[in-house]
Amino acid sequence: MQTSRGVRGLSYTLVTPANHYPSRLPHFGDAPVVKLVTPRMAPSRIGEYLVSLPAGAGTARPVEPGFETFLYGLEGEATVLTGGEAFALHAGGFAYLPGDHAYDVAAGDHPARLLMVKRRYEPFPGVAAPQPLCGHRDDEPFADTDVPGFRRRELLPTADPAFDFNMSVLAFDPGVGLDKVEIHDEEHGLYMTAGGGTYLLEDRELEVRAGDFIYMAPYCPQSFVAGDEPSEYLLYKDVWRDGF
Ligand code: UGY
Ligand code: MN
Repeated sequence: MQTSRGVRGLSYTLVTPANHYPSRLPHFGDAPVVKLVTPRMAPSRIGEYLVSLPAGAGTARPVEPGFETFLYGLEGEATVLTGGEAFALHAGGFAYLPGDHAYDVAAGDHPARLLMVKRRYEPFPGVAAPQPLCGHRDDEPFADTDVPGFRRRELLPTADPAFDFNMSVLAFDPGVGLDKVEIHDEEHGLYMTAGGGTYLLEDRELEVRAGDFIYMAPYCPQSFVAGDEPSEYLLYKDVWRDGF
């Protein structure tokens, strides 16, 4: 019998690389797409996918009105074209694409692996939707938090209520963790980009490693402590809305 570290809890899933079973999506052609979470996994309101683009492969996403996309480069080199602008997606590069923007994404001379978040934009009366945005995780230094050895970098503007989600990189020195067990209304999609440690989800302590993905539903009790190496994760969190 096969075993794995993957778990499906009441309010979370842990999906490890050993659990991946790739699918496809029409706009990515034959590129393997691992659907880490979609709204089929109730109550998720996001799709988060791992897309492996073969070298030179290009693909076009038509406008899906109302759906916004966030792309993050994990490996290789890709280029995103939208509205006449080109964004480079090397490892650590990212692009935010609002719902009224079609885009093309193509790998360069080497295969590229991308993490993609898709969700329905939730407008707020009187607040205009965001414009496309791109950058790299190292464009700005990580900010210290109240916990020594725990730093974070916000990839999207957290103070702008036009954005209905944040993407943050959380970095922990060995042995450092979150300072509480959080229970909150917002949901998370978490991708471990480096290191590993122990994640508390509901009442279970689970070993996590680079390449793992965790979906946390609203009000999922959660905490983390890094293991014996520096650890990082990329975290989706819905913000500025209350889910009605
Ligand atoms: O911002 C957060 O909600 C974050 N501290 N949660 C987490 O890392 N699980
Ligand atoms: Mn949280």
